[in-house]
Amino acid sequence: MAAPQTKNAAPSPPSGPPELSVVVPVLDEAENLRPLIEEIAAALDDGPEFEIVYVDDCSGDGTHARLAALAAEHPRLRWLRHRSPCGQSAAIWSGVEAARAPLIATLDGDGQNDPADIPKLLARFAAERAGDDGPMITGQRAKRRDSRLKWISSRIANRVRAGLLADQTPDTGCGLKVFPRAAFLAMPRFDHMHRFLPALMMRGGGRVVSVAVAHRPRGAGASKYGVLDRLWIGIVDLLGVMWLKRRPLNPDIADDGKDDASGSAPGPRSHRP
Ligand SMILES: Nc1nc2c(ncn2[C@@H]2O[C@H](COP(=O)(O)OP(=O)(O)OP(=O)(O)O)[C@@H](O)[C@H]2O)c(=O)[nH]1
Ligand SMILES: [Mg+2]
Repeated sequence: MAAPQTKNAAPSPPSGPPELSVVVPVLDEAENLRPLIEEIAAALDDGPEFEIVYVDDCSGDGTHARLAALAAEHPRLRWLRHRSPCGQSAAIWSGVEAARAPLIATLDGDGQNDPADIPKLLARFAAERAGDDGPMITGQRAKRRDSRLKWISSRIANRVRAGLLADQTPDTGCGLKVFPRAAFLAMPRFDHMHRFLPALMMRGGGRVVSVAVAHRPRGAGASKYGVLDRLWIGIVDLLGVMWLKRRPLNPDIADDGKDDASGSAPGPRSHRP
């Protein structure tokens, strides 16, 4: 893994409300916290005003205490802790809900995603934005740093999912994503939804774009998923998302009766992202 950058010896305090919230779900990632937080801060040093929101899913390895200590050092770091384990999707949901910025970046807390890729996703988001809230930008891991078994099973799962959902995304499993907060909170929420975010974005009338990103070996600690349980749960969830896709509900309000005669009031609103 690349050595963490240390551009900022003493992190500077925020100068205004965040424009970007970086949400990181973690379960038993105590050893990976400090290096990743420092890498995120260094990657966004010249970027938008940002905050980092860690969501600890009731870890048992001291993650909670370390986050509290790190938050005293890093003024842009906030953290939440679930009372009981709720899963990775729930952690992402809690983080996005608590986020104060209109734009979200997510990444895994084990160091496999490189924070140096976040500015690339932000640049693409800005380039693709077309008078709307903007698309979802999804990382596509160009060179996987996983075991051969995981690489093969992930490749098969991605092919099957892409064929059945037509979600225009070669790699939905990459934790690195940038998307509008409002679009995410408008999605139907369910356990394991984080594996289907591009399809759910499109279901809400939004657009998705993939960008090639780096992939690194895990920093410390152990993977939270086995190949077989991921496969089995994935099949059940895939059927559920196929059904959801057939039942979109995106009313487009043409007239809300609030326009005054002078036409100065805001026009019709759309619920689409
Ligand atoms: N909050 C929370 N985070 C989780 C949970 N399971 C996994 N995570 C986090 O989600 C991220 C991805 O989990 P990983 O175990 O790395 O999954 P993976 O990258 O698909 O698998 P590996 O390639 O083996 O690392 C990491 O930051 C984990 O700490 C969970 O149940 N709750
Ligand atoms: Mg991982």
